[in-house]
Amino acid sequence: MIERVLVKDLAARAEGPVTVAGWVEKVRDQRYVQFVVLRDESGAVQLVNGGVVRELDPESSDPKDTERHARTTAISEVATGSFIVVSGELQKNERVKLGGVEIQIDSFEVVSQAEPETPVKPDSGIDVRLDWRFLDLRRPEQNLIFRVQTTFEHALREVWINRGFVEIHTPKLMASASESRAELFSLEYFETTAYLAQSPQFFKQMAQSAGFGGIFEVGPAFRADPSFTSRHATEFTSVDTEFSWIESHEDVMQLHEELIVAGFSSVKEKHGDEIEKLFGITIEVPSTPFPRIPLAEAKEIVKQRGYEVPRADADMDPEGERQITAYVKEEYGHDFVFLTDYATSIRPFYHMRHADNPELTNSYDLIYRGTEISTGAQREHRIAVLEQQAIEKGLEPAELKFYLDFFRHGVPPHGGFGMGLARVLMLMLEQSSIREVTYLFRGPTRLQP
Ligand code: AMO
Repeated sequence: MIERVLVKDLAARAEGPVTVAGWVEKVRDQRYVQFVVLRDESGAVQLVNGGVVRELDPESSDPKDTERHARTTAISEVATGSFIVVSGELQKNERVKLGGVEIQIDSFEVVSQAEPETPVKPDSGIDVRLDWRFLDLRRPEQNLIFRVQTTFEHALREVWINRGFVEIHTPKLMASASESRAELFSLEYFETTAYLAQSPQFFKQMAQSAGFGGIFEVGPAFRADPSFTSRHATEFTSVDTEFSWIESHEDVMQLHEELIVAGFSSVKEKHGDEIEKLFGITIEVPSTPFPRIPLAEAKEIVKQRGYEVPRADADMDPEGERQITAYVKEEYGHDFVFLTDYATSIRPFYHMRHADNPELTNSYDLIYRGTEISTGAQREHRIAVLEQQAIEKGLEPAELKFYLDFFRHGVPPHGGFGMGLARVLMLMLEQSSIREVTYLFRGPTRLQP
């Protein structure tokens, strides 16, 4: 390893020799002094070259002059974006806005020279930025987004692990659809056709039949969704969990709340100040319990506010979600709301129905700041009922045999949810699109890089 100090650790260090490495963010090449702003993954620092020698005196035989001349030239010629290793004297200087320290350069090595023109400009639009995603990701805001994501996922994992849940990795190549047949990617698979998993739904339920008790998976999901909205991707990271011995979807919502609170608390604690500085927003850890409103009631509330969800038997539409969010904010001061008890007609066959009303399911959607981030439910575990529900939905039991078999050899009551990771981050950090918070976005017209 090249011995280097991370920029974030410089302020706490004593003055003296130090080596830093990163890329050139800016150069100010003045007559008698040169300034370079070096950025690494942890921050930016000012480097100063006071020993500027523009031209070598042919009479001089002082090797120091030759060295200074070479350094001056290297700094004059270095393009922004180049990766450099710099050694020098760390000095405290309160007048330096960038962290109150600077480094007087002794040696300046260009490890990898960038081309002089950078294709991403400060005012470049999202498409150019995504074309050059690796350059876009050098921005401190982008770097922060992925550190926030790491912290958020870690906090969720801690909750699951403390509860004794098992992490699983389910296959993404499947022989059948895992949600509806719409939005299904198919591909040639030797002599047959395979489908890309839309959700780990069936396999996370299988773990309940396997007696795992509780499981989680953070992995890719694929949807051949042709839309260009700010919240849809054709490939996204799905945060999934499933666990046994629940009594209703209420148990699933309680775990969901616990996970969200753990994730938000950890993000606030670790990155709250930086988020405030870079995005100008304060992370709010939601209080529990989150408000719960049955879907039918939510539609009534929205109607009274002057907006009617177009079809009575339909899911909330985006405007309905915004309206109910505004209501919840006014009434409960809360950013989250569970819409519960969705109609059977708009839920998949595997959702358990109310014991006293087969028109309603033991299910919910979690809405955060006006956008659906999750779907959760208690599952139907009684094979005869499950099979009947599949037939009612027009599914062919023979095609689902492998799944239905999970329920023929004993299975505990269970439930779980799936949550779009990018949607949570987008809304938490008040970003305009999941493109901003997805490492490499995939949409109908984007397959590269
Ligand atoms: P659902 O289809 O509602 O439920 O998906 C769960 C969550 O995944 C996210 N999501 C998406 N994110 C980005 N782009 C997309 N095209 C996209 N589609 C879905 C959303 C959504 O709330 N098996 C069930 C979950 C369960 O019951 O456990 C399922 O997949 O945030």
